[in-house]
Amino acid sequence: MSTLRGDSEDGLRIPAGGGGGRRGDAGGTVAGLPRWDRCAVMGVVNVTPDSFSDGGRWFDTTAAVKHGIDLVAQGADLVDVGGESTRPGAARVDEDEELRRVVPVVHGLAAEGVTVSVDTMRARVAQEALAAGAVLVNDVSGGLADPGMVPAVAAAQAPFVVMHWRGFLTDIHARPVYEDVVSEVVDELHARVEAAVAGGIAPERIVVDPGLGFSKNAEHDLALLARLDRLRTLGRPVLVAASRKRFLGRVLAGPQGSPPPARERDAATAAVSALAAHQGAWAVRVHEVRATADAVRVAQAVTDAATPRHGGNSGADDGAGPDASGEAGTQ
Ligand code: PMM
Repeated sequence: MSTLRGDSEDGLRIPAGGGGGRRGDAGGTVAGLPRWDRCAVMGVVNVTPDSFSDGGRWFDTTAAVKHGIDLVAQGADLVDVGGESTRPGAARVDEDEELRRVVPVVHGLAAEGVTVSVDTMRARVAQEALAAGAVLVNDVSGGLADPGMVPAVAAAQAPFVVMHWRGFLTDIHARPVYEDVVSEVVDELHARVEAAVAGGIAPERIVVDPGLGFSKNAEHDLALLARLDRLRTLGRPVLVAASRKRFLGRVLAGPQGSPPPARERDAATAAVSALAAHQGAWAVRVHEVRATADAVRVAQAVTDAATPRHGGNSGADDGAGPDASGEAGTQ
């Protein structure tokens, strides 16, 4: 079945395994994007009145651009700009309205030198965002919602995030029913990657994403997070977008409790960022950047510690002295 998965001849294969990437190869590289030597941090700017976790806050163009710049100052490597909420039950936004929301923000951020991704299911929005300076198209439908998307991304030679998606939640086929969620998500993603490649998108420009919370319950999300190694067998870098999602509310609430609101799930999100980075994720998509920026750095340091440098540890910090800031450790 696989022409991509595990293919070592095209140089795309990323070693699977729970221990994350090698030194300098964190979660793989994506042609057309900067290379980061650890899991990258994608900050979210939702230019929407109604997004699930931050709707309404950055609805104004100036505020949205400022927020994106702030996210970069806090440690975001790239900023994902979206103009349509994917919240369960949200009505689709009109295409012209989506363009009005997204394009000026993409333009404003790109003009400031920010690496911008556009979160859209529409080919025309992707095209206009790319023309305004976006360098990555993030499509939660993996190319399914708009038949023009794959040809548009292929023509622009842009990198493309293919997320696992079973359809709009009103669609009966989008139900969260799986016998083996990990295998089914991997197989369905594989089909989408093959379709994108058949449509002219170069494999080395493709990123895959398990689509946490999309046609999935908390158990499914956790099973996928536990087995990012299986997603990595697709041979493409993996993006993980767990930020503030329902499954975190469920975990924090426990079996009987009521979930904390979305904005109180940022510490839990940072914990997922560390786990994802340690399993070799290429990037994590988050609303609150600062804690995740620390989390991915710690995860990379642990990964690096598992693959000692040549030449032993002479001169290495023994952990007992003051750190570079001059402060003694507390432990
Ligand atoms: N989730 C949301 C929006 N965009 N993009 C990708 N690639 N993966 C996701 O899981 C994803 C996404 C919904 O979250 P938000 O409305 O809180 O930003």
